[in-house]
Amino acid sequence: EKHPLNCRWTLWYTKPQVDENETWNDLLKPVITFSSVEEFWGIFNSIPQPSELPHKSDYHLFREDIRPEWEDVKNAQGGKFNKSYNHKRDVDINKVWLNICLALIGEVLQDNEDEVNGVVYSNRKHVYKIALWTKSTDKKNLFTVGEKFKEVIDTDDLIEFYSHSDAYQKNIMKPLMMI
Ligand code: M7G
Repeated sequence: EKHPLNCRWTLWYTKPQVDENETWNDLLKPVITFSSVEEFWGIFNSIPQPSELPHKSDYHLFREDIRPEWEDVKNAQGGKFNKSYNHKRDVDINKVWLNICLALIGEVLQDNEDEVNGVVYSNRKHVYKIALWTKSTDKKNLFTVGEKFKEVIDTDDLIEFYSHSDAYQKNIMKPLMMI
């Protein structure tokens, strides 16, 4: 018997850009959608771990009705908490990713229903990045989400929150808040 989740979730993959004609939309593809705890484990046990992904690739785990893009109406008014880990740092990134995914689908990252839209893992040249995407920039909601995010990824470091509108409209990466 399967244990249903609160909603359906879709895992997406962004493959690395190999030639510059490839657009964001050519690279970002849904992998699979699931709705139970058992399906989650089946999927996670059969795909590459974050540390095995090539540079410039991402995993995105989002509610089924939300594309992992700034442009989606459910993301447009929100933003993301960011945590980066230098590759040289001694961190078990696979464990961090698993923990944040479990917290996400277990709906323990928020007080307000659906404040959290999804999580992203990015492997970049010198860093692993974990981002938690929210629906709004409501400071009160963000405070709760940020605290829980830090608890789940087990860090006391300062975490920055960026609003998507700042990131893509102005190309200025100034955090809206730090927690
Ligand atoms: P990133 O992965 O957020 O940053 O975006 P990073 O590579 O510096 O870690 C890299 C590039 O991917 C951006 O400059 C955009 O061209 C594209 N891109 C990323 N995101 C999240 C989006 C998005 O939501 N929508 C669109 N249209 N392009 C995006």
